[in-house]
Amino acid sequence: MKKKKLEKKKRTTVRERDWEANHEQAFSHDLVKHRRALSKLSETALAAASAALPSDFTPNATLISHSKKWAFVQMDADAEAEVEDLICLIDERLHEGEESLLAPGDRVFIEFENDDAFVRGVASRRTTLSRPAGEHDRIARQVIAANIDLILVVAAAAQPPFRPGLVDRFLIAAEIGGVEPVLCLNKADLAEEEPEELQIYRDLGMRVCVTSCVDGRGLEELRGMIRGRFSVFAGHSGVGKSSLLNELDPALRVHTQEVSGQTLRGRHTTTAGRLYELAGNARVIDTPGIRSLGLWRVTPAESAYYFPELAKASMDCKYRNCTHTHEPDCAVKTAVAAGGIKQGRYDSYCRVRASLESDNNITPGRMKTTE
Ligand SMILES: Nc1nc2c(ncn2[C@@H]2O[C@H](COP(=O)(O)OP(=O)(O)OP(=O)(O)O)[C@@H](O)[C@H]2O)c(=O)[nH]1
Ligand SMILES: [Mg+2]
Ligand SMILES: [Zn+2]
Repeated sequence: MKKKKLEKKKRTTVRERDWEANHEQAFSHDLVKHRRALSKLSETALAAASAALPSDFTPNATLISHSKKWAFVQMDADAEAEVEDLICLIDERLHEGEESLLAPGDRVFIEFENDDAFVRGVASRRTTLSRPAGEHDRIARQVIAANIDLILVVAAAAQPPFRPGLVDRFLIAAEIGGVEPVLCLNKADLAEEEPEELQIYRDLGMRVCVTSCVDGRGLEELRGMIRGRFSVFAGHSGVGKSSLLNELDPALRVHTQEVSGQTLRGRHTTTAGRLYELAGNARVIDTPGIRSLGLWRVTPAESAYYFPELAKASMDCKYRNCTHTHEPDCAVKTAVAAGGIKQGRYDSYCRVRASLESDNNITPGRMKTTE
């Protein structure tokens, strides 16, 4: 196999960030080369390639971003590699199982072979932000970010309009993934008042941060929240996830784009999750905007559990398996009527539950109930 020379860089030089801006081209360019090289592989070379992978390894790098065949990784400081950031081949013997083989934030084991570097192992994940993969995907669970300790749910005060339903789903995904959620309401400069739902989240004990990339409000507070931590920025397209990163560290120069003038929706500018290291000791994974967040292995019956105030009230429902939708003597509905549970959260619960019920019917095997 023809060896591809890696661009070597001495550890002592200042870290170049240019590849980050040009990664799309880098990926497509490299992939073409890779496919060409693979087509030239002889039978014997292919057989040699199927030798055993290391079953036991110590991770020596962190995944920054990846495509199907290639991975950008950052070598650990103590890995004694000649380079800090590098492009590796993903060992073809690493097979995707039920969930994504790789996700930004993954701890990986890199092995060097002559001038090539290979991802030979992926460590199990401490935490994840994940969702059910699309119906036609080979995997069942798409891991959006791995090993993070904070999910910054970014929403806009306007353009696109604030949608609490997605926040509720992220709260559930955070709980499942073992990660702390923080709500960031960006574009505060575009609205006179903050949406009333913010108080609901504050009352639930969620940290809320109100920001604007235009007038700079809240950015210092946000900086404090992510300092020393490993976060993922997630939310609808066009809410300003990448813009916030640029404000937090202008050296990053992450690509951003105006929302559509007609629909006021984002244009899905960020197309792949990517890990950034920010000045001020923070690491953040920027992610592509999503339309909706499916929930991984949550049954309709379990959905109330993820709305703590509903779960508490439901102890007094007449029926143990009360769905809080149509049953008589439902303590949840009574609490909603009395104002103890906010109507918006109850509506959100009903939407989450209804969508989980239809998911179970439409895509068997994806979200099997465990009842
Ligand atoms: N008025 C105002 N506009 C903002 C603010 N933050 C971002 N924008 C604008 O919103 C648009 C979308 O911002 P992006 O940062 O590309 O949004 P994103 O969330 O990364 O979108 P995707 O990558 O598509 O998921 C850009 O035109 C930004 O300039 C803000 O606080 N106030
Ligand atoms: Mg973006
Ligand atoms: Zn009930």
